[in-house]
Amino acid sequence: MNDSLPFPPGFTWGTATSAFQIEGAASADGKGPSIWDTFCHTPGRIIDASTGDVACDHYHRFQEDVDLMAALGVDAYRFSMAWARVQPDGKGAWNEAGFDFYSRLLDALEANGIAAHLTLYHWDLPQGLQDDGGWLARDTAYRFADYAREVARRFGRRLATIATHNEPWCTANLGYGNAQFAPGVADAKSAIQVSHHLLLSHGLAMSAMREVGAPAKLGIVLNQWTADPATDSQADRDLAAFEYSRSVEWFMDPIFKGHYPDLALRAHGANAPVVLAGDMQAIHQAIDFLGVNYYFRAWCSASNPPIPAPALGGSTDMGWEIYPQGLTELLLKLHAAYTLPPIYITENGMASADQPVDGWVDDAARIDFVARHLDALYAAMRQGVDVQGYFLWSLLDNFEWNSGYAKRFGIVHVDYATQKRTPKASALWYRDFVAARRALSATP
Ligand code: IFM
Repeated sequence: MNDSLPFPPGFTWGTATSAFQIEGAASADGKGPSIWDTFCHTPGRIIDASTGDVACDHYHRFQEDVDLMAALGVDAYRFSMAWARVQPDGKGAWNEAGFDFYSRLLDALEANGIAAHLTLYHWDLPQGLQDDGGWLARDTAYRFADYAREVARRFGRRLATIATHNEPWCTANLGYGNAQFAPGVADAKSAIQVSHHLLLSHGLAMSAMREVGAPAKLGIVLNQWTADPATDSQADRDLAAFEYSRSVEWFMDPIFKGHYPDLALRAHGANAPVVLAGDMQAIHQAIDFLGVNYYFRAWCSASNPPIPAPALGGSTDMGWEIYPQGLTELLLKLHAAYTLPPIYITENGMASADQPVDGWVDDAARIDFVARHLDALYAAMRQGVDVQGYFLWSLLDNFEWNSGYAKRFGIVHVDYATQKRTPKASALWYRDFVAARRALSATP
């Protein structure tokens, strides 16, 4: 990587986590169960049969984790709130002990000058709401807006940004489309209806948070990719166009243009969502920032068996192709298609099978991955895309959803038996990289 890339002064360098993946303390201090608690305790759902009951025990060790970030010198921390910790049933009474935990976390971040970037929903719906129909029930969107309003009222002055959702594509398609994620439903029509209710809940929550006048910047985090045809055949090109439309445009067009994309809407046919009068207006409102999570591109082959992606840049422990230039291409494509607010890269990183040797984890592959993606990011910025920050996923090794603890994304290694944290080589590299960027931008 070119070490002198002059990212603009004020560019935010951060790390990211989410509540269910690190907090543990599944029923501490009045927390209610979430759909992921239920899912993990259902045999056969998680590859290594693990749960989030303890995870990284961040609920009890948050001070140590903030100290780690302070030692890395990052500007910002992206994390999520466990809805069931602050409202155990997802409706009705608030849990003061839950809010108190997040208040203490914010105190620790403030004491270290680390800006707090909150996500309201990173997949852990209170089980009480699931029992009422989950995201398939339209009412859940209104419950989400109530939750958003309350969080913004309490914490809106202490947060740099509030994102409504993290990766609603996953909630809809993995939670309701193929049952890989909680709540474990496999039904294409439900997945599409859920995606509409998620977008509606985003819009309602934006309005609710604006009503209370939260000074935090408000937006949403979407996981996105470019879609490349495996060959020049019409079938492959059609598949790629459909993939981009159903995944990227499906969430972007309603927010930025006020309607679903024609291509995917027509293809969904009878599975198209029920949209009530006023829904699209609620969704189509200005956001202060867009969070983009980028890990890989989609490779689209209509052949049987499909032609595999070339993976010339290698692949990660998740089996995901490493394709940094996809980040440049994606950002330029978004920039050309929409009038965008400032962007944050809210997640980017890789899983690798890291184990300490003599107390040291030499994750050179992760350093290379991040460096190449930062080059790709910078290339897009140089061509006019307004990106204001980068959050490395993830601060800690953590619970990787249906893969359990088998996949490690952290720049800090976690020994789950002892909860010992060990910064990997990538953590030290990121620390030095951030310090060097800061020194460069301070140079007149
Ligand atoms: O761990 C997840 C995260 O929760 C959401 N984005 C992708 C990451 C890696 O799979």
